[in-house]
Amino acid sequence: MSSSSYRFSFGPWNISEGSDPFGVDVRPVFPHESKFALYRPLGFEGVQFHDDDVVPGMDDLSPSQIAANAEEVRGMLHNQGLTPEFVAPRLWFAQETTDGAYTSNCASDRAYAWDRTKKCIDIARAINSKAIVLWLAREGSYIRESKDARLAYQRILDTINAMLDYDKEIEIWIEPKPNEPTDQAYVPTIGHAVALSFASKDHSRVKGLIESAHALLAGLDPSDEMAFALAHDKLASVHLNDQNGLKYDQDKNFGGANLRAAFNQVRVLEEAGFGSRGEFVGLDVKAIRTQRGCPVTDHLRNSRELFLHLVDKARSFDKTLLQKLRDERDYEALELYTLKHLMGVR
Ligand code: XUL
Ligand code: MN
Repeated sequence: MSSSSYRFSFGPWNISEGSDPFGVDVRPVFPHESKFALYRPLGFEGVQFHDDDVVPGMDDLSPSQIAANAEEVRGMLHNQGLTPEFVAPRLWFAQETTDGAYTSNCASDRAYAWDRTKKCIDIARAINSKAIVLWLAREGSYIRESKDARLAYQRILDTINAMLDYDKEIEIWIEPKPNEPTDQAYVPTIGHAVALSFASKDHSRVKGLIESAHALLAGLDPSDEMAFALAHDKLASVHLNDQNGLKYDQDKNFGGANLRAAFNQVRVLEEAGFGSRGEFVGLDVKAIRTQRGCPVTDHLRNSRELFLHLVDKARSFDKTLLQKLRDERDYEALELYTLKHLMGVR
């Protein structure tokens, strides 16, 4: 696969106005529909969605209104030559998801979550996507005794099975994250996601999406997380970005905090042939608040460019020397070679 044949994706939320928990927007709003025209010129062809990115205000709309809105977006994507990669139910914003969605202690809130999940699947199918991403944002706890964790795990698995039954063609891609907004999430790592996959009624349709920052927040190495999923043929997509230590979810530019860790993610993906079955390289990167302009897209362009440079670095990594140094167990020499290779010095 040539480096130019990698397909890239991002979600409309990655072009943002810069608000954070401490301050309001710092850039003018850029209309959602206009974002589609930016993708191709930036080198991206896949669009990632939340259900209400496709159909804003969906909770207040009838099924036929939802279908009509989704149809309109399908047309817009088609006109721009874009592919919808996945749709994710936004199960963390509504009043009904205050205590979680599938694991809420309130039966009517759990019913809301299931209803919203079915609508999300319908929206995905209406725009021609068969992938549903589950970022289980509020499935976890702040107060450990507040939920029966064993029951919560059963409820998550029951929902996955119900989704597989609801639509026999969809795939479910679980995006693990260890914390934020919860203190402790129930599905913090790809190991948890893969276990849920194999416990489900059709594991071939339950896979994972690994975000670099989320793995780092769990204190894990993203490249090893990816390797684990790849070893079990469970890596459906990635959210490449970066994270500077254990703090809030930063969604920094790919390679921006740790270039070597970024290199190893690219190396692992390359070695496994990720992308050769049409998988997208997704970038979940956030524009920094200080960036001026509207729309802001440099963070996307730069992260993609960095990825492609690292593909070159992974390919020019001397595999014969690598094997020799592994055989000799001269890992000191291997580390120096790796760092000099990344710096472009001999
Ligand atoms: C949350 C996160 C989300 C998901 C999609 O941290 O990464 O953007 O990727 O809902
Ligand atoms: Mn993400």
